[in-house]
Amino acid sequence: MQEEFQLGVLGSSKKQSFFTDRLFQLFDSNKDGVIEFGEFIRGLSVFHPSAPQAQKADFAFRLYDICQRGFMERDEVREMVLALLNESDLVLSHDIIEVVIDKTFEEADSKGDGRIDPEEWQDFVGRKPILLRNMNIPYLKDLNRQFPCFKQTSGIEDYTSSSSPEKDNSSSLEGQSQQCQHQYYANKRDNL
Ligand SMILES: [Ca+2]
Ligand SMILES: [Ca+2]
Repeated sequence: MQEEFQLGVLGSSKKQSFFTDRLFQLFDSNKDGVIEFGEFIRGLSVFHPSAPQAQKADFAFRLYDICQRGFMERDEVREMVLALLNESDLVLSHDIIEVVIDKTFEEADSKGDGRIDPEEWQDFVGRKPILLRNMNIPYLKDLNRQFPCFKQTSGIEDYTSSSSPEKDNSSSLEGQSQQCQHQYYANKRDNL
């Protein structure tokens, strides 16, 4: 199942298998080593383009918090930087990567304790939303239309517009997604 998951979500990219493992762990909320349909849908809903940014940031934090201690230290930030570089096929020297990590701590570690905690992280990605760009799967918007069951079980039906797919509704999307935020959390509570 883990292998299938990797193929499905990340297109079988070997170099990212480390984070695929982490993704798998995060999706598998009851920790039984299997991703049930409900877990899959709940996990995937975070990657919906209209899911709240704070929720994406929270998920990304848990993804990069490799040691799962509730904060990120230098080694974890290094893994994150390497993963983001990998994704953009950028190759940087060891020295430059260390500079990038220094810079990340300079900007993110506002309390200056050498750790990035969830509060600092939310603030940091609020200023650098590009860090969450891999938290969007635009295809999910189509998925809602193609698979009505996805719509019903995911609790994110309000994210998609009821108007025709061809129509550009980007202008109304922002206000709509704010409304949905409350709806989402309401649904989430019901599901728990
Ligand atoms: Ca499970
Ligand atoms: Ca800190």
